[in-house]
Amino acid sequence: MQRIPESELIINHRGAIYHLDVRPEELAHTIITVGDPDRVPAVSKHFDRMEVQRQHREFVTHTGYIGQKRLSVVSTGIGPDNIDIVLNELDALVNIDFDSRTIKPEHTLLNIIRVGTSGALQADIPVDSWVVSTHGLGIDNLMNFYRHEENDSEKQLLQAFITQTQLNHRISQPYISAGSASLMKHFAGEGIHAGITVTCPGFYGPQGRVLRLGLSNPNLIDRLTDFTFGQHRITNFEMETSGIYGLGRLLGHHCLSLSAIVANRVVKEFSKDGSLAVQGLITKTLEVVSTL
Ligand code: R1P
Ligand code: URA
Repeated sequence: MQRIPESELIINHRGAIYHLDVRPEELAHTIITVGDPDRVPAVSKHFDRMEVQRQHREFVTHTGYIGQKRLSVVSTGIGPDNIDIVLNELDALVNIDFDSRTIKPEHTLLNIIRVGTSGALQADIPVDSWVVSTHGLGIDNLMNFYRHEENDSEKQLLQAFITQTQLNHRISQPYISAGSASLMKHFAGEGIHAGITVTCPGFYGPQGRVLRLGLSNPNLIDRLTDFTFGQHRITNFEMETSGIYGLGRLLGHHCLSLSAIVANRVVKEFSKDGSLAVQGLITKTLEVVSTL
């Protein structure tokens, strides 16, 4: 078994992984990820018992119990670059032996559920509603650094998307991954919209927002809104889902992304109090997750 060098798998003086500062035994196998570090206590306040609290940079981790169910909630901060760090480190915590620095012979599967905020790309998905991502479609390039391949139905969807959006290589080579069907079924018919989530490498230009700068692809938002492929359409965009789905699939985990809609980019509204929709989504997620 090949030993992973100190420069590649970085373990600190506590025996914890570099960025998250979490030790293997401090992580549960069901994990809720949130972007905002302040959202971690908004989830863990529902725990019956707190076991571990860690913080390093924007990565806050709380591990505890709801009834018999052990859960961790981890903040990722914003963006696909942080998802590269968080997904790789979560996986290393369960699938690499930190003493021998070798991959464990038995794979441990994590359930990873993102509870985030997002902008809707359809007029009929109002602010303060919720979306579950059937697919994460990345225009952020993260997965292009990893050997990966879409399945046939994803390839067809992706080709139709590239034709529709006219995204050129100067911007990105889009990629796509479906979310976990086994997690998604728990959220079906729960008053949650379902559709493709586009993940962007920024909040302003990459999501078509104009403040003082012009856009290289000014029609992008309209093209995303108008895209259809069979029963699929793009419901929303944000900044983490495609990396979670893409890396989660390669690493053998079950991942799902849920979003509270705080902006509607078609009708140009922003939520008066996005925290209410986020709180409701946390409650719904914990109801489901504590039964997994
Ligand atoms: C941008 O404001 C951030 O909000 C969304 C985006 O994905 C991005 O991270 O999610 P979170 O509220 O979970 O951070
Ligand atoms: N998060 C995003 O990334 N975009 C939005 O419009 C709202 C939240």
